[in-house]
Amino acid sequence: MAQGDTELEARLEEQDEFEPSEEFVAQANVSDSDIYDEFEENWPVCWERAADLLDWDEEYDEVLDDSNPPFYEWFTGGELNACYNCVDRHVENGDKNRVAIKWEGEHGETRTYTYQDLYREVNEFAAALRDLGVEEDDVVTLYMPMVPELPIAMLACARIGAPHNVVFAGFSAEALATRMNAADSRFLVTCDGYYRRGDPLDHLDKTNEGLDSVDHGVDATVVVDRLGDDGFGHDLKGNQHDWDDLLDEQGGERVEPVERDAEDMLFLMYTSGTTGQPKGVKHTTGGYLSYATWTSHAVLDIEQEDTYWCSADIGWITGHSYIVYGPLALGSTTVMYEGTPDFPNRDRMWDIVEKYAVDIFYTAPTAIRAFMKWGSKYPASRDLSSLRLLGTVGEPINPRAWKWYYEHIGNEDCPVVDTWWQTETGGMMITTLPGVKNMKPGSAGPPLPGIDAQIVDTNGDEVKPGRAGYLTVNKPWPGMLRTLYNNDERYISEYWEEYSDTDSDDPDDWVYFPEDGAKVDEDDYITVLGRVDDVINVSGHRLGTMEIESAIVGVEGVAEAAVVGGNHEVKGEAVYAYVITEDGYEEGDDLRARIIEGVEDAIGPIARPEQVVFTPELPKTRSGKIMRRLLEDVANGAELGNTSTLRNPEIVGEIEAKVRAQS
Ligand code: 6R9
Repeated sequence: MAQGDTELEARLEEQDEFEPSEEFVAQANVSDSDIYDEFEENWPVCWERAADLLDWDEEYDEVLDDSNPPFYEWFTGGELNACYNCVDRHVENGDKNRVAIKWEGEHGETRTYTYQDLYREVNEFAAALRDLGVEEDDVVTLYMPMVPELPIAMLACARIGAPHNVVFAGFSAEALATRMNAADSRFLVTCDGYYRRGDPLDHLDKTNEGLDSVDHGVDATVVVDRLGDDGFGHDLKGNQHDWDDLLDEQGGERVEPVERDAEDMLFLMYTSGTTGQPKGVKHTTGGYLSYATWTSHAVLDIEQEDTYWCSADIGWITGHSYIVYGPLALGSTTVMYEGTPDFPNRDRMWDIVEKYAVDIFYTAPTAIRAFMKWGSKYPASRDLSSLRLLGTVGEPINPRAWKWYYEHIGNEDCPVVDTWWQTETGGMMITTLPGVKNMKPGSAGPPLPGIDAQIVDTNGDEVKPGRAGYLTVNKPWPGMLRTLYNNDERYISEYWEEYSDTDSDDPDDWVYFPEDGAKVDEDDYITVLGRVDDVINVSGHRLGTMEIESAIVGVEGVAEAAVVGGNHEVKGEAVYAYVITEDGYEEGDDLRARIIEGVEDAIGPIARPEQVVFTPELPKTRSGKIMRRLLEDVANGAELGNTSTLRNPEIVGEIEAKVRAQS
């Protein structure tokens, strides 16, 4: 590291608040700080501002109908079509030649869809779906990797009013069947395969295995041919159709977008709960689309001219809201990348940013920590000067990773928005408005305008700034889930029961509980500490595992850490830390001592790890979230829970052996 760099690192380490540049603020979509008050004073009418970003076929009568909480309805009486808003209106407004989707395959092949191209293919596929028998309100399951046909299929479904149900391609056959069964879905769009780290992967085989377990039978399956000659030579079965053949048959067919009621379902997305069956989160056409579009405009600062890249997978809510619906509703160019960030080299992401002159980049802390581990020479070798704004989502980001991102990717020029939200919230809830607020690394920021969030104790009373408590949301918002599919009871018990008076029909008595722990500072900035089951209690003190992790990751030589609570005779729970070292650093007593010191310095001796276990990897779900529950099992010497949803199940045994050797 050059001398100048060290000084810069030291200065950044000291700084805990960052201002957006004047240049950024001057051009920001939202830069007036009155917006918070305006929303508060005019609530819920303020949400017209979100709805106004869309074209409605029928004006809505009422912004919010809260007569039957927690079954809120938004923009009631309004009618619109999501596909029309994401595609047709841009074609009609003279932007038909603007690029809608820039797709890059893992091997470097590219495809560019203008809004006109998108219009044509979406219409043809919508016509094909109709011919296959798909009717309005039929749920169509999309089990597809990051190919352009995935957003095309989503928009085609939206066009004909058939809710989509995207299942992440990395999920197992069993997961596919569970979700198709739960959603009563008789139609499937899938893919022959895709590439991962250069090798073709057989997806159709897995699909077929899943289809065998669908209870109610499947009317039709459409298969995208991604692999061509690299394919695995499967023959399509009787009710399986080739995507290209279907489009050829349609040859320029047009399908009128169906007028959907604002409250009609746009899509279902299954997300895992703490136990048992996945939860089918239901999102609607008017509220969800308004909210995804509004937050893309206000937080991501997307303008029509922008090339915007969110590196998530469309199989997750982030990809739905912020690769597909938000950016396309705004008429911008959205980048899609098929592959892994280190293929063929560790500069792949920065290569893409440079190549397409990406203006806005949105990724996850887990990715940032990997970039950090690989080293700053990779981004340094590319021209990233096109970037204007950076974002993160998915888990808390520790200040050290935040600052690395700010410095090495953003060149200290780009605001970083740390966005807290969930599958259930449809869009961002807590984050800084980048043209209005300063940033505080490690804290997501204040609730967005119109969002009423509080940190409370177990009785629902607000806790003092600085104290850990539970995050709650006290007013509804347009992007919220409407229910869990076919399960209103579970909707109430999962999200509302904890802090609401469930006998009341006064909306003020209803409080949404996202199951996250958090704390707030004097400026109303919220630091999300993680899922409440990740909060551990050491000698009566509540400690966020994320807080401890952040302290550990702040230690020189540590790349990544996961902390869990293990049973302890005296303390109740004790801190167990699993640590990955940064390349070039040695595991051992020296680093262990520095980690313990780092934690004691940052939080206090109460958080001192009982055990520090070095490991080459952490057990992660396919979406990149650390599976802390398994690490808890290891710490407790308990029988290991289910490892089938892990990306790297083999690592758990390795960690277990190390823990045993150490204790
Ligand atoms: C969008 C998404 C939701 C859970 C959420 C929380 C965690 C997401 C975060 C964050 C701290 C952030 N989370 N963003 N925690 N800071 N900026 O990730 O949805 O997959 O449903 O996960 O992720 O724990 O409750 P989802």
